[in-house]
Amino acid sequence: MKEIIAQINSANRIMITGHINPDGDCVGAGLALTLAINKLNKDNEKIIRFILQDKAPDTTNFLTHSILIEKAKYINTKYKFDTVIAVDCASIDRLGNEIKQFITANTTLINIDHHISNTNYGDLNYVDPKSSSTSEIIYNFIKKLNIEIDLDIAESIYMGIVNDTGNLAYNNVSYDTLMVVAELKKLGLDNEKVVREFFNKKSYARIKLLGEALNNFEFFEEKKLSFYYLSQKTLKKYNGKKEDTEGIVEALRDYDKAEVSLFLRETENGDIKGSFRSNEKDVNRIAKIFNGGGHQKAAGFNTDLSKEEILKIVLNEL
Ligand SMILES: [Mn+2]
Repeated sequence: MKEIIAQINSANRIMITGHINPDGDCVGAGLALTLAINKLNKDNEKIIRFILQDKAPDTTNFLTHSILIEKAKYINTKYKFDTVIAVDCASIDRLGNEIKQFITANTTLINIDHHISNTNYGDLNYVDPKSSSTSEIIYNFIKKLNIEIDLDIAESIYMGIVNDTGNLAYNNVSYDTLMVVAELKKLGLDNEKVVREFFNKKSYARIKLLGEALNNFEFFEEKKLSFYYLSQKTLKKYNGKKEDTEGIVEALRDYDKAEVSLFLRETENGDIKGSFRSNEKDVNRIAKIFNGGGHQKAAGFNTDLSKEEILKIVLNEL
């Protein structure tokens, strides 16, 4: 942490970034850090930009400064950063190729994350799998940097914590997580607003797609597996975007007989994106078979295998 803070203090051109298909924790952690380092930068001697390869989910647009988030494809690749800070990203490949172009031999790469599958790909690494979210880690960095946390930073951090804890419902919520939340509340955080805007509000497509999944999922009794496959055809039927499929895998696990849920989504190029949730079983291990990973009870992967092939492997492993 000390070395990372020294690097942030001495850096001149900083890119903050995160993983492809960014979620609320990635956006929350990245934006909180961006706003915080900007506060250090009173004389504008530093350049600080928050750049992602993929678009941030619409559910994060309520944040006052979400407009600061830039897309990699609009940045000139000749542009040089001396320091790149990756948040919530378990491996260098998950940054995406458009982001990776900005990482050269002269770049100091900082990796701040909480995924157990993190490969320590940075020049400096701060990986804490016990932390609920990267946003919780970023809170501690901001404190160590002696930067005052304002309401905009507090909302970003809280959004990240809500994202990764299922609105403070999961077991990754620790005493430390709740102390961070208590501190944010003390600063005046409107927790209800963040939960309503980010967590509860759903698009038409998202509600309809959840309905499709709940109506049509399969249950494999012997392995206690809830399973649903979403084709591009069904996604298009409701004009849905990939972010409209959030919450499906958790809803499948809510079935009282289920131990594990698996949600497969056909991507635009015909590959399959898989997500696991479990009550107890280690699904990180199974996701790794498909070159994915994540956490023990929540993991994902991308593969060009067919849904039948995936299902066969998963049923065999459970
Ligand atoms: Mn996270």
